Amino acid sequence: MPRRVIDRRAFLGTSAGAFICTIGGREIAVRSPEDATEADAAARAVARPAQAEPTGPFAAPQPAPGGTRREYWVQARSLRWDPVPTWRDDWHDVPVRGKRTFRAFTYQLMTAGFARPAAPASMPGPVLTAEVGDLLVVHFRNADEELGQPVTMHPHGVRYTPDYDGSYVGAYTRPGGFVEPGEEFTYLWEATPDSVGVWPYHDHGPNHMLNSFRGLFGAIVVRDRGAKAPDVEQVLALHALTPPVTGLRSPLQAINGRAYAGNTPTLRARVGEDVEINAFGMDSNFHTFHIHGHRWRDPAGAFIDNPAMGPNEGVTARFVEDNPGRWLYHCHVFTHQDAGMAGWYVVDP
Ligand SMILES: [Cu+2]
Repeated sequence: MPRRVIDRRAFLGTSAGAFICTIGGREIAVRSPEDATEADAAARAVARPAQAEPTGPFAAPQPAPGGTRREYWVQARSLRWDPVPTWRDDWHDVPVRGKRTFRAFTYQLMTAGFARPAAPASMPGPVLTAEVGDLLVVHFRNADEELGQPVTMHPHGVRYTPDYDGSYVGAYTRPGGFVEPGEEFTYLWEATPDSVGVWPYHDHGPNHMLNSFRGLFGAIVVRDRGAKAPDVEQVLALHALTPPVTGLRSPLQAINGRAYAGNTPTLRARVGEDVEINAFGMDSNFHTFHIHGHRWRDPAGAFIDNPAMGPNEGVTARFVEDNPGRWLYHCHVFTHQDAGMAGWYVVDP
C-alpha cells in the first residue's frame, strides 16, 4: 500500500491558515494557492446583480453644520509584495530566508481625478481622516485587471445609507457593493458623534475574505470637532499572511503588511510628545497590542499595557511620552510575536 506523502509545504498549507469561503453561494476550501486561484475564478464568475429594489428614498448625505467635505481618491490594485524587504529579523538579529514575494491586493491613494498615485500602494491603505460633522467623499476605482474581480470599500464606524454600505449582498446588492475592474463608485460616509475613534475599512465584495487577507484594508480615524491632534500618530494593522494566500513556505504574522522588526513600522517619538498609536486586527484571529516600557488608560480609565482586540476591532494607546530608549512593540500572542508581529519604538530624550 503506498504511503501517503505530505511535503512540508503542503503540510503547512493545510495546517496554517486554511479557511473556507463562500463565493456566489459556492463553498471553497482554501488550503493552497491553487485553491485561492479557484476562489478567484469563482469571484470572476459571480454575475452582476440586477438593479436592486430602491432602498430609499434617502436624503443625499451632507456635511453637518460646521463640517466639511473630505474628498479622497482611492484605487484598488494588485501588485507583487515583499513582506520582509530587509531579509532580516532585527529583533533576533538573524537573516530571514526563502521566497518572499506574493501577489498582494491593496488600496492606493491617488491625486484628484485619479490623475496619478499620491502615495505608494500600502497596507493598510490610506488613512481617511475626518472630524465629527464632516462628510467623507471617497471616490473609489477598481484598477485591477490581474485578479479581475469585483471589489468594494466597506467602512466601519461612520454613518451611511445602504447605498454606501459597499457590500455584496446577493440580489440586494447596491452599485457600491460590486465594483468591477475599470469601474468607479463614490462612497458618502458621515462622521457622526459616535464615529470618534479608529476603524477599519475593507473589501466586502464577493471574495472579501481572501482579498482582505491579501491586503485590501485600510483605516478611518475620526476626531471630535476641533480636537487637538497628537504630536505622533500611527496606525498599525495586525494580520496573518498565510501560505494558502501567499504561496510562501511559512506563515508570517504581519503588521502593515510587513513581518519582523526592521520591516514593520519603526515608530519614533521624543520625550514630552503626545503619542497616539491606533492598532486594529485585520484577520480572523485575536491579537493584543503591547509596548515595552509604557502604560496608558483604556476607555474605562484603567491602566493597561496589553489590550486585546478581536477581528476588525481597534484599540488606541495614547500617552505623553516619558521613557526614552529603544523599545519593542508586539502582539503578545506568543506564536504571533515570534512569526514577525513585532517592531521597534524608538524614543529620543
Ligand atoms: Cu497576534
